[in-house]
Amino acid sequence: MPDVPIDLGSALDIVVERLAAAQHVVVLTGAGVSAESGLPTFRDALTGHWAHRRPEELATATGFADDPEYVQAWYRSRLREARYHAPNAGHLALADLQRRVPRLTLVTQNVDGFHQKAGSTGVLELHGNLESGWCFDCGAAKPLDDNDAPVHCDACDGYIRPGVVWFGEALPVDALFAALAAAEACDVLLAVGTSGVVYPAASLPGRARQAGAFVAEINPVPSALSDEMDALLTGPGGTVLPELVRRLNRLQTAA
Ligand code: BJW
Ligand code: ZN
Repeated sequence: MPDVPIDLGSALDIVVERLAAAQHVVVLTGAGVSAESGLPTFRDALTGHWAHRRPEELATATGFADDPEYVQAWYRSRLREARYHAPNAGHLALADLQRRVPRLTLVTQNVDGFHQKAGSTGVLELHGNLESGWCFDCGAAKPLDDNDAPVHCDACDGYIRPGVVWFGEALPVDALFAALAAAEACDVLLAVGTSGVVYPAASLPGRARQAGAFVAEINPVPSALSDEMDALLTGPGGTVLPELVRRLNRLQTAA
């Protein structure tokens, strides 16, 4: 963590100056960026998905094999949430930021598609997307739907699994390699709304900093990444990100 505690306004100005000078910005987002859209995070103590359920039951292939109806129903309900909730001011500010810097690579661990709905382009989805799916038995592609009934494979009647990355599964190789390359080449990396405990995504800020980038976190509370940050913007994404973009706009307009 930074040696001397600094207030949010000063930290924002420091980050804005870095953004104004940057050629390539990377933003890594996690579930916290969608919290203000009404989607639960995973690890927040009272409201997170894991507050009531064990990750091994819901986010592993073994958990799915043990109880496909239960796990598929959970993902169908999350698909409903993603479809019927909307991006928030934080997502919109990130799309705006992409238009204000020479290059911005948005890397997300989220599966809700909100960054794309907000207008961000070239989004690297490290953990897949709720809108895709395939048969757990034969691999035939078929998306889940958001109805109450289980979704089965047209070819073999197996259960359809969501097109997301569970623990122990490989991340999509193109997205991962592009994210690693961007982290190692960027001038500034912002980590937004992630606890920073799930790898390899959580390695991106450290890699960026090691390669010389300025790294900053936006989160209402410290995360596992806070110690390796140059600046902490303590607060919710839906407030901090629009303020960051407002200040960047002011600086760019004055220049
Ligand atoms: C706000 C806010 C507001 C709240 N504004 N902020 C190295 C070391 C140790 C272990 C490993 C390692 N490398 C790999 C591993 C194993 C494992 C892992 O990381 N385990 C650790 C947990 C110990 N990783 C894997 O298994 C990965 N695969 C892999 O490495 O494969 C190797 C392989 C290679 C070749 C062949 C085969 C295998 C896969 C990881 C997949 C993670 N999947 C999940 C589920 C996805 C599907 C779904 O959505 O259901 O991804 S788990 C879950 O955690 C989900 C998330 O994307 C991910 C990260 O969570 P996130 O986004 O950080 O959310 P939270 O809840 O943790 O945090 C929210 C934050 O927001 C908090 O900090 C709040 O304070 C904050 N917040 N309100 C801003 N308004
Ligand atoms: Zn099948």
